[in-house]
Amino acid sequence: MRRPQDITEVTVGRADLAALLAGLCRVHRIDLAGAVALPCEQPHRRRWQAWLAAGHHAELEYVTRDPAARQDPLRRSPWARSVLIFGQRYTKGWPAAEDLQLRDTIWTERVARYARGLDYHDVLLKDIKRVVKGLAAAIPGLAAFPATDTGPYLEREYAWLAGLGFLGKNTCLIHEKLGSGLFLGVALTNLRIDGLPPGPEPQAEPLYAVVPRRRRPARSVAASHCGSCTACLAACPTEALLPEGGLDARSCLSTWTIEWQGRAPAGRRAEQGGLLFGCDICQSVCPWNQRAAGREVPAEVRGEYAVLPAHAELTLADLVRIDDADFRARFRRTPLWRAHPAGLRRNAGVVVANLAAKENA
Ligand code: B12
Ligand code: SF4
Ligand code: SF4
Repeated sequence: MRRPQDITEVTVGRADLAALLAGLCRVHRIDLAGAVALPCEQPHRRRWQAWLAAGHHAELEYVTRDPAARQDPLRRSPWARSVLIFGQRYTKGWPAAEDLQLRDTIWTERVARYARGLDYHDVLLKDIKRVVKGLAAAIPGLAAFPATDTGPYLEREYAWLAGLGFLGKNTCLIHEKLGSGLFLGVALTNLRIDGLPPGPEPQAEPLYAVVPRRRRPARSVAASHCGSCTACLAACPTEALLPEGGLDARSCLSTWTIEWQGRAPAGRRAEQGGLLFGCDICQSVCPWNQRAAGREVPAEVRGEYAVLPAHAELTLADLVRIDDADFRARFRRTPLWRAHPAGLRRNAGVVVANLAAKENA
């Protein structure tokens, strides 16, 4: 591995890079890829600063790390010239009419779609590394450092700037044809990309897309393609989505069931309803996802994100009393690992109690 001080910039043309990415992304099942030239102003950075200042980060310590690099990667990596950004679909469908309050729903449907198969931190990261390896074979001198979630990057901001989609009122990055069921990952590189717009306006097209978008991206910071729709705000069971935009993670079911491992704030357990791990409500109701579900797009979603066959052996009641060893054997390398055994037991207990209360009401 090269030392940072030995990395020098390498120039590549936008069209050449796009052609390389098109070939590599198809092979490695990445659905969207783009690039942002550095340095780049982040038009939504004030949202991020305000989010932290208001405590909306729910004490998630990892999002407060390295704030300077999060706003400007050059602070930590002065050699960097661009961020490559990748999107990978994890679901095809978003049925709007799911009723998770029913007792006989299988437990995997109570898990957010992103978390039903293998861990995307492994799957997507490996795919990005393969793409980077392919690029390195064609571009001598390339230095690239991939990350998904773990690095100090506002991934949605880069995805928006690179033309991968727009930012919705549910705060998600939404591609006009693929919807928001996409994981994002980045690679910081030493590539100076000739012909790439300097920003900070979002680009009209990404460098690669498995399907082309229908219209130009929303250009102003405040605008998006949500229009007058407020379906996600209305559907959120905990009012975590703020009327002025943004999300208060202290109230988000995703925080309670994943990050806080089942630790709902006092008096608010009933709001978890029938959800076991994560929450898809503000995406399931989104018209962009409804349209995406009905659309045939080339290339399949990665099989690794489908429900794992071994999960079908278990019931919700089994999860209430799953022991630590069984948890470890079954859920290693899956997103459920993050809940820890006690967290998953507690989540399952809350769901069972909520379903019983509903039935007896
Ligand atoms: C912390 C975190 C969380 C927290 C806080 C989420 C949040 N909205 O802030 C919690 C635990 C709640 C969470 C939940 C989920 N997360 Co999360 N999370 C992250 C993480 C690690 C950091 C996000 C962050 O910095 N938030 C701070 C806020 C201020 O920034 P932001 O959310 O990126 O929002 C930006 C823009 O959207 C814009 N903005 C914010 N609000 C609005 C509103 C409007 C109208 C506009 C125009 C712009 C705008 O400003 C921000 C700065 O650019 C990222 C990975 C990463 N490194 O970026 C994944 C990430 C955002 N999560 C992801 C996923 C999949 C989820 C869940 C769907 C999981 C689930 N099913 O339970 C939910 C979705 C909840 C939701 N509606 O956001 C994906 C999102 C992919 C996508 N298509 O957008 C990411 C990118 C992970 C990944 N590598 O794929 N997450
Ligand atoms: S993930 Fe669920 S709880 Fe969180 S903002 Fe969306 S609808 Fe609300
Ligand atoms: S549900 Fe409506 S308001 Fe929310 S993100 Fe989708 S289009 Fe935008």
